[in-house]
Order: sequence, then C-alpha cells, then structure tokens
Amino acid sequence: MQNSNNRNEEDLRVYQIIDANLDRAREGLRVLEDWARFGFGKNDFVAKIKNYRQILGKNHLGIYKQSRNQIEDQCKGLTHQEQSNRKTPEQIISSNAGRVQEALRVIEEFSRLHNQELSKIASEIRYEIYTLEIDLLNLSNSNGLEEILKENDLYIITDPKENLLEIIEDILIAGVKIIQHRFKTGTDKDNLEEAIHIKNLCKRYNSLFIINDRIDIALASNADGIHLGQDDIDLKTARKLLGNSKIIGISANNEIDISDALKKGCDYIGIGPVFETATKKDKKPLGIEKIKTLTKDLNIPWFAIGGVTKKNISYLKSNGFQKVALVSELMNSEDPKEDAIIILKKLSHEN
Ligand code: TZP
Ligand code: MG
Repeated sequence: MQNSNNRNEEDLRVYQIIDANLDRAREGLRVLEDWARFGFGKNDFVAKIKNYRQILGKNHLGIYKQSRNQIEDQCKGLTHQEQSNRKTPEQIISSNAGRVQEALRVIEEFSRLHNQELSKIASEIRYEIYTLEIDLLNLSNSNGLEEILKENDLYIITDPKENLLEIIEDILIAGVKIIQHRFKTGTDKDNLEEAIHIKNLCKRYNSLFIINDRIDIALASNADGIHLGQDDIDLKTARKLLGNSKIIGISANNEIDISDALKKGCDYIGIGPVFETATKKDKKPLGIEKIKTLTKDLNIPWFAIGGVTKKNISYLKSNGFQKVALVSELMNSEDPKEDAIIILKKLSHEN
C-alpha cells in the first residue's frame, strides 16, 4: 500500500505534467492564433483559437501551477533538431498544431482520474485542432488567391454580351486581375459552358475568376470563388461547400451586414451603389460619406461599386477609395482594352 507521502508526490508529478502541458497547449495555440491573425487576417479563426486558449487558461488551476517548482524537471531545456529545421509557415502551423494535439492528449489522460471536466475539455479541443490544422494549411495553400485580391484594385463584373469572351480577353490583356461572371438569365447548361470558357481565359492570364450567386456553377467550373448577396446562399454553407482555399465575397451595405460577413470569414466586401446606376436601378446610392463611415475600420479588401466610371475614379481615389468594381463602364465600352488601361492607370496614381 502507498503511504501518504508517496501519494502526495505522485499527485504532484501528475499536476506537474498537466501544468507543463497546459503551458505547451496554450503556447502552441498562440502561435496558430498569431498566424491566423497576421498571416491571414482571418477573424473567425482568431476568435475560435482565442476561445480555446481562454478555456484552457481558466482550467489552469492553482494546484497545477503550484506544483511547478516542487519537483525538479530533469529534462528542462531539451530541444529537438526538428525545431531549428522549421522554415515555412506551413511547417510552423503543422508542428504547433501537433504540439497542441499531443499536449491535450497528455492532459486528457492524466487529468481523467482527478479532474474529469478538464479531461473532457482537452479531448474536445484536441478533435477541433485536427480540423483547424487542415483549415489553416488549406488557407496557406490557396495559391495566392487572396494576394491577387489584395494587390489589385480593379474588379470587373460581366454582363451578357454576344462577344463576352472577346471583351474579357481584351480586359485581361490590359492587366485586369479580377473577373466576376454575373448572369441572371439563360440555361444552366449554357451558363456553365460560358463560365468554363471564362475560367480558362482567366487562368491563362493568372487572374481570379469569381462566380456571382451560383455555388453550383462555381463548383462545377472550378472557379476561384463566389460572390454572394444578402439573399443568396449563406456564407457558412458556401464556405462548407467551397472549402477554405476559395474566395468568398459579400455585398454588404450596412453595419450589421458588414460585421456579420466579417464574423463568418468573408474574404472581401462589395459596397454600393456609390452612385446611381442603370445596372441596379432599384438601389438607392449610399454616397461617398456613408461608405467612408462603413469602411473606416475594415481590415479586409473592399470594393466600391455602382456607377463607377473612368471619369469619377480620381474623385473616388481622392476620397480614400482604393478599390472599385464595375460592370457597364467596360461591358458597354467601345474599346474595353483601352478603357481598362486608362482605369488601371488612374487607380494606380497615388493621391
Ligand atoms: N451591386 C451594387 S451596384 C451594382 C452591383 C452589382 C451594379 C454596378 O454596375 P455599374 O454598371 O458598374 O454601375
Ligand atoms: Mg446575388
């Protein structure tokens, strides 16, 4: 039979293991959180990871912390060669996710006898981390789609035209890097076929290809993403279907819709109409000042849309608008290539 001294020492050793592994798990989570925040600007991931850290923090009880210096750890300071070999963000994500999973497994095992609640928490978070690791790695492997979105200020949306493919190729030659295919009529079969042609063109010119409204056509044409309005399929479902490597943009024109889109992890926002436009006659323009207010704290790309022409771009730029999206100015242009060049030049001018 164990005497009470042995018993106490055994408890202390268990507490020490839990203490060390809670630290390990929390540190690993912090690494993942910072990469989600500064590497990707993904608020939804940041909130999720922070929540796990806080739950573990709350369960990092005094008895565990106090055990820290009572028995000497003979292996303190040991590192492994692998740690100095980590170079890419993906390797860092993988190794830290692994570290969190291992630490949680240890906590789960050693807390089972004296703290079932902690054991259960560790087990639940561990399973979540498996998915989170894949999601974060998928984000890293998104082939630079988000970079294209961030680095380019002109977003062109299609309108039905006989010679649409020609117009699009002209615009791509001019240097446009973001194309959204928007169609409201026609058969699914024809729309998908056209989408695939445009997708192939965009690929050739290393440009983003986004589908408006229709997640089925986005999936079938292997588009780079989808643009959704407030009445379209909801963002969470779209994300589930498209995965994390694709772009999801949202039209949002008020504080609530913008904050909701950000929470659910959209990649960019379209805001408008800025001015009156024949393309959306029924929509009342928001105007410059309202859009300035709505976007003042936005930390993801946003595009002003509605009535944007080559004539008013300098005015928009002088009001701090960096990125614009437009339909008719190029779709109805006599010379889409020349007009696209002019617009790109105006957008690139510093104010
Ligand atoms: N969303 C808000 S305004 C608008 C859309 C799709 C139409 C923009 O079209 P245009 O021709 O560039 O004004
Ligand atoms: Mg829509």
